[in-house]
Amino acid sequence: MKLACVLIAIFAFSMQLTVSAAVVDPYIDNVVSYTAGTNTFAPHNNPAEVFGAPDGGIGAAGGYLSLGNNGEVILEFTDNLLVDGTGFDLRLYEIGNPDPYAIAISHDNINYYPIGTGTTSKSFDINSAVLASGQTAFRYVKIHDNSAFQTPAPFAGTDIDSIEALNTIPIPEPASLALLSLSSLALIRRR
Ligand SMILES: [Ca+2]
Ligand SMILES: [Ca+2]
Ligand SMILES: [Ca+2]
Ligand SMILES: [Ca+2]
Repeated sequence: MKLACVLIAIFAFSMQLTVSAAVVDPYIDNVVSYTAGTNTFAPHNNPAEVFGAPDGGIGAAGGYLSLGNNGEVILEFTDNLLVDGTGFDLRLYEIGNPDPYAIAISHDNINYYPIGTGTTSKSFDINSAVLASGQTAFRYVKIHDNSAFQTPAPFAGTDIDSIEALNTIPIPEPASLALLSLSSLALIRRR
């Protein structure tokens, strides 16, 4: 009876792992820090607006984050990692007037590697960061507004709608992995 329970538990966790691996959320998941620049005010200064698929629009009350002139945001993938694949790997969705920005990525939130600059929505190849860092997967994205174009208040600076990893891998749930290991151990000990 207990063996049956263990087998069911293993099957359930295997299914959970399979599902989480198959359905990867490619979008950015967390705000590490946001340093607002000048002339960005509510509701345009909410960093949570960058989560999920693109949903902002020109003139919309929300749906995007305006960095402000010289503003900066550090964002994090928590259920997936950014990896280098064929062609472009990361896409930034930007709203409205062109606003110059620089974008860099990191695996540890300490060492950042630039992957390019842009003024509107643009896709980036992270291959140069892979070569410079020796890393294959990245968790953090930093976007800095370069302020050359002075968009007026209340939505100055780069207007970020969404950040999408075009090439990505899932991060296995640590809790599921630990429980799976415990279940396997229990099964082995019973034999
Ligand atoms: Ca995600
Ligand atoms: Ca690439
Ligand atoms: Ca803009
Ligand atoms: Ca958005």
